[in-house]
Amino acid sequence: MSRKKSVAAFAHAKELIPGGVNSPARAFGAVGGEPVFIHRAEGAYVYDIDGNRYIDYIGSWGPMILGHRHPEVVDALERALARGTSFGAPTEAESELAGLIIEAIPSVQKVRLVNSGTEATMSAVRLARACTGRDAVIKFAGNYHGHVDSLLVAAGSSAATLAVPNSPGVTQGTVQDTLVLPYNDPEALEAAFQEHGQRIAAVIVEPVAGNMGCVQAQADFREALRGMTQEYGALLIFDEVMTGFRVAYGGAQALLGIQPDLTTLGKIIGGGLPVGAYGGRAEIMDHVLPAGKVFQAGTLSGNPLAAAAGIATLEVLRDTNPYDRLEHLAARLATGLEQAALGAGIPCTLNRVGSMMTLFFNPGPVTDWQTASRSDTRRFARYFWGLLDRGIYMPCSQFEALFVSTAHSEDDIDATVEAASEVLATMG
Ligand code: KE4
Repeated sequence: MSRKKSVAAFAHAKELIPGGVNSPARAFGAVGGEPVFIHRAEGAYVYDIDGNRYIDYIGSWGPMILGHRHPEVVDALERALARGTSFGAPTEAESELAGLIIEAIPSVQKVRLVNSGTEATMSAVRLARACTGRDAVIKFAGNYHGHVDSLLVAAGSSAATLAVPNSPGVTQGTVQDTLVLPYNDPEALEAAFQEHGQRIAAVIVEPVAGNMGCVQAQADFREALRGMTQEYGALLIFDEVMTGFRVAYGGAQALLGIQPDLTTLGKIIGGGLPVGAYGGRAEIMDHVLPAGKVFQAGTLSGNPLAAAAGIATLEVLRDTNPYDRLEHLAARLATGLEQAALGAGIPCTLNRVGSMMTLFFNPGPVTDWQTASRSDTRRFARYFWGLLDRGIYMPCSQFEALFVSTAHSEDDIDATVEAASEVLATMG
C-alpha cells in the first residue's frame, strides 16, 4: 500500500504548521511513522490522497456516528449554505439544536452552544466556580477535558491530590486550585472531600472515559461522585463531549442513571462541524451572561452551518434509534478482536461501552490510568500499522477509543476481525 503522497504532504505541512497537524493526536506520534492525509470520506470509509480506502474507526474522534456524508446531514448543510454561513446574530436553528439537546437530556434545562469541547468544559468550570463561590476543581488522572489551562494537569508527585502542569506554558498559579485523583477510587474522592470539601466548586469527570482508552466509571465510584458533591455542595460536571449521544441518545447519564449538575457536549452534536455545548438546570445556567454575570462568548457559537449539521444528526438519531444496531455491530467487533488476541496468545483486555471500545495490550483489568498506562504501546503500534496496511484505520493511540458508526456493515466488521486475526497472529 503506497502512501507516498501522504509522506510528501506531511513534509510540506511541517514547514507551515507545528508538527504538520492542527491537533497532535493526528500526527501518529503514539504509533510512529507518517500520518495519512485524507482526501475524502463516504459512509464507513475514508480515502487517503494516494487513493487507498480504509474502514474508518476514528470517525473524526467521535462525531461521525452516522458515518461520513450522511444524506440527511449533507442535505441540511446544503440548505443552510444557501442562506449564508454566519451572521453574528441569533438564528432559530440555535434554538432548535438547543431544544433537541434539552429534550434528550433531562438534567439539561438550558444550554449554551460554543465551538468546541474545550470551550464547553472551560465555561462549565467557570460557571461552577461562580455559582458556588469556591475555587477548587477535582479532575481524574486519565481523563481529558480539552486544552483548558486549569485542567492540563497531571497528578502531583507529592501529595496524591496536588496537580502539576503537564504542559509548558501552564502556570503553577493556574493549577493551584486543581486536584487530581485516581479514577474509579471512591475512597480517594471521599478523602479529598473530607480534606478540601468546603472549597471544592466542582468535580469534572468522563462518566465513561475515552481518553485513557475506554474505561467505565464503576458503580461505587459513580455513587461517590454524586453523593460527595451533593453532601458538600459542589457541582458534578459530566464531561460527555465524547459519550453524549454516543453510548445512548441521552448520553452516559441515561445509561448510568445519574443526573449531574452540568453536562458538557461536543462532537456528535455538531455532526462533523465545530460545536460544543454546556448545559444544566436553569437556576445554574441563568448565571451565564447576559442572563447573569458569568462571561462567556464566541463569534461563531451556534454557527448556522454547524447547527444545521447538528440538528440533522440528532434528528436522525432520535427518529431512527440506531443504538441496538450499534450495539450489535460493536459487540460483533469486540468479540472478534478478543478471540483474535486470544487465538494469538497475546494478553489483551477489551473494554467496551456501546459503540466505543478499546483493545488494551494489557492482561487487565483496566480500570484507571495506572492500569491503562501499563499497556504495551509498542505492540499496539505494530497492531495499528498491520491493520492500516490492510485497509483498517484504527485510532492512532493505545489511549483512545474506537468508534463504530451506523454506516459500518457486518461485512466491514468481519473484514476488520479477519485483518486483526492476521496481524495478531504475526505478533504472538
Ligand atoms: P475539543 O476541544 O477537541 O472539541 O474537545 C475536547 C474534549 C473534551 N472532553 C472530552 C471527553 C474529549 O474527548 C475531548 C476531545 N477528545 C479528543 C480525542 N480523545 C479529540 C481529538 C483531538 O484532540 O484531536
